[in-house]
Amino acid sequence: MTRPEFLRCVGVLGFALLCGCGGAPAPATPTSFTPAPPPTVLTPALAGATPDGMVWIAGGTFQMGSDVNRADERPVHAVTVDGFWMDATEVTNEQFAKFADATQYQTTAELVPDQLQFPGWPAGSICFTPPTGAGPISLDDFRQWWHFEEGANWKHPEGPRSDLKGRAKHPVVHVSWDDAVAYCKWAGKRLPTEAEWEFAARGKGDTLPRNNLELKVNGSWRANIWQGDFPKTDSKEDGFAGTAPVGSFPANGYGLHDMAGNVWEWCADWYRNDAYAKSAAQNPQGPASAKESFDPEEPGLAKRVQRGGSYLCNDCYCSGFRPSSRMKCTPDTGLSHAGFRCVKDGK
Ligand SMILES: [Ca+2]
Repeated sequence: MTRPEFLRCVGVLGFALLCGCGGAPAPATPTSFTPAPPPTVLTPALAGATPDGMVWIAGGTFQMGSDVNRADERPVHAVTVDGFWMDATEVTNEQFAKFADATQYQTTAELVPDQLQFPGWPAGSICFTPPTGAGPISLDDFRQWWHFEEGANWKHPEGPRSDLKGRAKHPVVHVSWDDAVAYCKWAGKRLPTEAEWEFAARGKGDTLPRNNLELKVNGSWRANIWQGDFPKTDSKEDGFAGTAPVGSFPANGYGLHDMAGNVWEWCADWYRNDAYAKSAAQNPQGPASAKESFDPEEPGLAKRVQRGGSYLCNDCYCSGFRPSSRMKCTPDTGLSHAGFRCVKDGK
C-alpha cells in the first residue's frame, strides 16, 4: 500500500486504541511463519563520534516481553542486540520540516488516495477529539473520539485551520510508516527493530513502568500520558493535554526521553501476534514479509509495530507505555498520536 485506505484505517485505529481489548472472538493464528533474516548491517561493538541528538546504546542481552500482560508479549525470551545509536528524542516538527523542505516530500496524509480504489475520499488523517455530552462513554466504540479530518496532516495536526505555531519542538505526528522510513533514509538512519526499541526503553535494566502509577515519582510525572476520565477529560496533571515538546520529561537510564508516552513510535518490524514464539536470539526482525504479518483482531491486514504509548494512554484504557507493550498499525496510516524516532548503526 502506498496510499491511505481510510476506511481500513478506521478499523485499524479502533484496535490501536482498544489495545486488543474487547471485540469479536479472535481467529486462530496461522500455524507458521518465517522469521526475517538477521540484520544485514553488522554493528561494531565500539561507538564512534556521537551523531547530533543521538545516544549510544551499548547493546547486550535482555529478557524481551512479558508473561503477565497481553498475549502478544509472551513468552519472555532472551534477546541480544548489538550496540546502536538512537535519537534521544522523538523526531520533531522542526526536524521533519527540514526533510520535507529539502526533498519536497509529501506525506501519505497529504496525498489524495487512489480514487479508483477509494472514490470520494480526500486527503487527510485521523484525529482524536474528546467526546462531549453527558452520560457514560462506552470504551468499546472508538468512533466516539476518533474521526477522519479532511486536510489534517503533519503541518495541520487538527485540520486545515490548525498549524505548527508553538509546536516546533513537538513530535511530528500524522506520519505513516512509509513517511518515517523516507525521513530515516534522508537522514542516513533507520527505524529501530522492535527488539532494539524495547532494549532501549528498559533503560539499563529498569523494567518500569509497569503501570501509570509508577510514572509518578515523588509527586512529579515522568511521562506525558493521560490523566482523568478517558476519553472525555484529560486533566493534564502532567502539564500537557496532547503532545508535549520532546524532552519535557526526565530521560531513562540511556538518556532517552519519552520512551513512555507522548507519541507512539514506529518500529521496522512487521507485526505478528505470536512473533515471540519463533523469535531469533540475535536482534529478531519479526516476520519476513507482509504476507506473514498477522493480527487476530484484523486478519488480512499487514501491520507494522508501534511502541511506547502516547499522551492518550492510561491504565484505565491503554497501558501502552509499558516497555514490553506492543501496538500495530497498517504502514499507510497516520494518526494524531503517532510519530517515530530513528536509530543508526555504529561505525
Ligand atoms: Ca498528558
